[in-house]
Amino acid sequence: MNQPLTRRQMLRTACAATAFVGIAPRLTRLRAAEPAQYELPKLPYAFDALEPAIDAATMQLHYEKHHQAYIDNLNKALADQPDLRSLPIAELVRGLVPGKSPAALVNHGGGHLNHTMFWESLRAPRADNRPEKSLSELIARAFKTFDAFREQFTKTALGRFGSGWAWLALDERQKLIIRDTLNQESPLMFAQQPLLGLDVWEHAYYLKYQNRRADYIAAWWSVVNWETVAARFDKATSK
Ligand code: MN3
Repeated sequence: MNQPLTRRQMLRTACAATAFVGIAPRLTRLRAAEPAQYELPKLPYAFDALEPAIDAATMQLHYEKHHQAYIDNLNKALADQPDLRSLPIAELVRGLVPGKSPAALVNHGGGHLNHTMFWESLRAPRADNRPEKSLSELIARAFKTFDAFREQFTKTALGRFGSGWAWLALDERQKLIIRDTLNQESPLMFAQQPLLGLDVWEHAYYLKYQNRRADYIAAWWSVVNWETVAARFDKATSK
């Protein structure tokens, strides 16, 4: 229980607060005193912004319920580890090894990061949606043509049995690769850098597409935010 502050303590607190007024470290100090928690990031567009490719009802459920649940469960799994809760989510996930690290961290830490990246890599639909020239050329060089890349990625996403993700990623030698991951595993857990991920869990498409994963994937290509992907590529390769 909180004891009432003595006059001396009140003065000391007031003086300390005054001393920090107007200087940048003040906010940092105040925040550092609170226990860190992972939080749902703000969605960069409205729920209906991706229509008709991804419907508003799916977006709202996916973001408010599914993503939030990963975050809540992650915070719960880290209840006694405030030092880990203050890590950027990508750093936490990078340190996990599926099969060796606690399953709750792989599932919910991966779930939080994968969904955060997913929202960021979507935008309103565009016809003939392709990356800008430089990324387009890099992808074409790696997979013969951009259309061949799209075909191979689609095949990987369709072939992911059960729940998981399809990815465009950079391997350890910074070569562009396509791969899938199981459940909420991230390429980061395999020392690879994710650039673009497609959620192929049924919760991502079932309301609108039912069992037609192929139709969902075909529509998803129209809402890929290639600028986000290019920025991730630049960041990963400029280190
Ligand atoms: Mn999902």
